Amino acid sequence: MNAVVRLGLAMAAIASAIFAPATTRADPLDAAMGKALFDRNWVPAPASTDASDGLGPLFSSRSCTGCHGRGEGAHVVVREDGSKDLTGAVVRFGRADGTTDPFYGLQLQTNAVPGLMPEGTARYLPKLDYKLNGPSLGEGVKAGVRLAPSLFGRAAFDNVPDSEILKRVDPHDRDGDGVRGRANRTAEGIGRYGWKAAHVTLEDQVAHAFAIDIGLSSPKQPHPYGDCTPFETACLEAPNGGSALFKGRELSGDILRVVAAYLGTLRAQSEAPDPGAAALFSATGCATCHVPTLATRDGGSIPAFTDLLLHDMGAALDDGVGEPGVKSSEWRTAPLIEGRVRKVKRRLLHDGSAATVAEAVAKHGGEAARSRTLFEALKPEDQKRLVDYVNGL
Ligand code: HEC
Ligand code: HEC
Ligand SMILES: [Ca+2]
Ligand SMILES: [Ca+2]
Repeated sequence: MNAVVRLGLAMAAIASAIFAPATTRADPLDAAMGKALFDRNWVPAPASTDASDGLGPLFSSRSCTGCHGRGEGAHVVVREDGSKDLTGAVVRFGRADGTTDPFYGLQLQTNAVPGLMPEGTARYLPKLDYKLNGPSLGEGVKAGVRLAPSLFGRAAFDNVPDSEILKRVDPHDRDGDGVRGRANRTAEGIGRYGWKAAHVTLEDQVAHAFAIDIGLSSPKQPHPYGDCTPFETACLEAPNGGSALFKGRELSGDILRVVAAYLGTLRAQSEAPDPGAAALFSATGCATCHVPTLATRDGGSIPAFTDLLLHDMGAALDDGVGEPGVKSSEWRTAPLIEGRVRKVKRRLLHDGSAATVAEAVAKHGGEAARSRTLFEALKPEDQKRLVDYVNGL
């Protein structure tokens, strides 16, 4: 880390000690430093700037911004040859039971530090096309696309109590609407973050992103080699960026904290765009899963458009890639909040297979089949009104 950021962190520590906020609202200095770290391009170890190194050895991008520019998610870009592709997407490896690839691990890292071969290359449009630089995938291992979601409105999920999530679980479908919902109970607690609700807290998710996407260790992810597996020996032999300043890790807990504080500034819009459409959203069954607001620990409420539960979404959304304790057909209800996203360039669903809201709904099966049928039965003008409402979130 350079001197300016280090000084900044020290200043923030002093500022937050003096002006300890009465509310949970983040300190503006923390958020400003968090943004700088979110936008920073990390460099390989060893570097003269001791604490800004540690990139990789294998990585997907050098910065958070590389996939979540301006806090947004994956979007369509036009390559030099005029063809379209996605930026901000990754390839995940796994079996239906949640185990990962013995050689490549959890994710395909398409970049590596100088002297090391990346794991492969990937194109996402018109559909996934990837090439591996090493052996073929292990037996039963599948590859699945995961888009970087928009980060607007997400930080607030940290403040939703377990009871608010658990009260919507309906394992035996007592109310007969076909929707069950299930919390992802992990060893650390109830998951809230990621397409499969794998991570419990915002800082857990940030630490995971630093480790797997960028290759930087932290107190929550102490392994300095990110996603390198025991078979990737060249990766394990590359230098790491462990810093005496951070007790041998590449990042401190303070860095996770200030990046999370920055994410707290990416707020959802507070006004519902069209109250009449909200009634349609609910009558069509969308709001059963895409719950508009959730209660928070401090007695308030936040815009959510998710229940933070996992739902079995049927065959069209089953890519065979499970995660520990979560089936390949199960997904956390996607929070429909996108903030200031460039709508024309976005893609929807975990794999970007839908370009519009109607296309996304058409792929809703399993627990959402009934809601999809209700949507398809709407008069064209009501359908349009509902779609405009979702696009406005
Ligand atoms: C290589 C692309 C990439 C990079 C770089 C990246 N992310 Fe992500 N991010 C993703 C993807 C893909 C997901 C969804 C992962 C999943 O659920 O499997 C995600 C999910 C998230 C989520 C959870 C959002 C939600 O709705 O639950 C947060 C928060 C997040 N990233 C923050 C960060 C931060 C902070 C950084 C930098 C430390 C970062 N990301 C770097 C691709 C990336
Ligand atoms: C049973 C729960 C459930 C119901 C009911 C439901 N959804 Fe979803 N929705 C989900 C889940 C889970 C996902 C994520 C699926 C994936 O990416 O594979 C999702 C994804 C979406 C997406 C894509 C969001 C993104 O960021 O990629 C849109 C748009 C959407 N739903 C709209 C609707 C609308 C409109 C309705 C009502 C007609 C509806 N949904 C009903 C659970 C539900
Ligand atoms: Ca890997
Ligand atoms: Ca039900």
